[in-house]
Amino acid sequence: MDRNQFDKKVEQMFRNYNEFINRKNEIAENGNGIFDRYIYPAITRNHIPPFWQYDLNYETNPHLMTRLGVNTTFNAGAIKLDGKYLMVVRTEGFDVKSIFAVVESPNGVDQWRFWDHPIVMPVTDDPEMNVYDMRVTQHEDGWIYGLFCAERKDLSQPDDSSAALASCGIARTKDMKNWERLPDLKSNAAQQRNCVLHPEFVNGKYMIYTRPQAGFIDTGDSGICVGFSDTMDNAQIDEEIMVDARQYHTVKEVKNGQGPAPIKTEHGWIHLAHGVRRTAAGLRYSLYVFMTDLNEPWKVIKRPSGHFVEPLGKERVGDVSNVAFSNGWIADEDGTVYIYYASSDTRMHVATTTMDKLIDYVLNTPEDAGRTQLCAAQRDEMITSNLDVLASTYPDIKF
Ligand code: BGC
Ligand code: BMA
Repeated sequence: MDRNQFDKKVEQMFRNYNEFINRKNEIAENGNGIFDRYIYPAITRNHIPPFWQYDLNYETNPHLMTRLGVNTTFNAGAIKLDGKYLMVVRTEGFDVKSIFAVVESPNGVDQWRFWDHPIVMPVTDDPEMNVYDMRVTQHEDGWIYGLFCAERKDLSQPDDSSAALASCGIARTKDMKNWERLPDLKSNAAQQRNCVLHPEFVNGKYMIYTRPQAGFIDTGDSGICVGFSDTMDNAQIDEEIMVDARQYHTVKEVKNGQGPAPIKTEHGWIHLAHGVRRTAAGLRYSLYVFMTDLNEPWKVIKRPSGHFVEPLGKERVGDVSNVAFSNGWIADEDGTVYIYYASSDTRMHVATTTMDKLIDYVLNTPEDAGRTQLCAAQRDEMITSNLDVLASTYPDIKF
């Protein structure tokens, strides 16, 4: 390519990019009444700025090749800060290393733009191989904390090139730009993943949702737990209490984990979590919701049955198919709730609802009746009542 063609191509690349990231998103039709999905994903690898991937210097890259490709943009933490909606996205390079990147939107739905620079997360004295799935918590102590999975090679199994150790990395910031790395969480579990800081002190202590696990993949006899730490400077949990255990023949049969930090309401804390089933086609991840007690957030008080968000349609396919995962949501001042979820370890989506609807969902969705016969009776009861409503109120509706 000569210099002139190169210049034109660069200019075109940025025109395409600007047009793409300014595209408006729209609510998809046929919502379920609980939340609305949108027609486009919120963030894909096409949202990555060209200057993140191409060397734009004609001398060193005359063919204008991708030099450092980004494969996927998923599992984002989220926060509203100074009137801006921010996600901390897990961007996975062609090199399979994840780096955290902040993306910003003026409205929480579209026009997401990557900040120019990714987060170059400081390391502890034992640098990890990979970091991912940050939960962002605005804590009442004044700091914004990011808790994430820090993954290192398991040196006790030198011959197994995929043996790894997952632990909870911790960093804090005030502006999402300057991050202070703190020591990883210490607990009695062999490994930890899906750790999330509760936004308030509980009995004067920091409360951390954990998911202790026996091995890197095997969660053992585990579930969503909590532990307490006196400090975040050297966070240490001596005991973990079970909050939400796995359960046979439910959406959380083989694994589960807390999503983002829970949202406070007058009725209790609303939690978003992921649950995993094992199927013939592999693991299936969906999201579910539960509510814990306002003063004792380790006690579950409401369990709407089944999943809340499932990987649907195109969402079902990606690098790791059949996965809906969420570690970020924003409860806005006007009552809107932005739920950010990733599909199939590939892209981010937004779904919107309101606090009123979310509370109604949590308080009034029936619990899982427990086994098929009881579930059939539960459904039949609603059908019988609806047939009455249809006959008396909507006699003209045909079905
Ligand atoms: C991957 C994660 C995955 C985990 C367990 C890690 O190496 O980066 O995406 O959840 O392994 O399979
Ligand atoms: C888990 C998570 C995610 C990922 C999921 C599916 O263990 O920690 O990073 O979305 O696996 O691959």
